[in-house]
Amino acid sequence: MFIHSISAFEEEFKTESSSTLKVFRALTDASLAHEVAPGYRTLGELAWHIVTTYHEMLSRTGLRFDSADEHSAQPQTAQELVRAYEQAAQAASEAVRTQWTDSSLVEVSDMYGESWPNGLTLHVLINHEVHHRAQMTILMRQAGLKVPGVYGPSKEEWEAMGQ
Ligand code: NI
Repeated sequence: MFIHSISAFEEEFKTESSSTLKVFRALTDASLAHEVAPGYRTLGELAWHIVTTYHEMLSRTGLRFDSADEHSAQPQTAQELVRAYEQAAQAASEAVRTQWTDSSLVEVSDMYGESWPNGLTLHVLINHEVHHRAQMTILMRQAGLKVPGVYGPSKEEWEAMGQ
């Protein structure tokens, strides 16, 4: 898959980013320490990994914007994670919109030792977020949190609709 236009990116990004924000908003401070398995990432670490990947990945393409990166300290509250996500997603999408045109998407950048067209990098950025967001919803269930629906209603949302 490959993103061919800035407008296609913006449309997909808007949808995925608002789903991620719903998931982040359902986090509680106590849940952040819940681990995948002993010694593996915690829920808070997964959320922070999603936030910091914007800068870590997109700065390799030459896009310039300010947001937390992989060297930034992880916030300890759910509210700060929500704010950091909103800030990173907003700064990154604004950088794409203002620093690139459609023709930038076929330009190639060095990504982790491989050559990726920038339109592929945007696709990978979104898929990476979807992947880790799905991991988060499992941990949130295990931590006893209510989980919002992403591509369809969650169990609670089905029940609320009388199903
Ligand atoms: Ni990752």
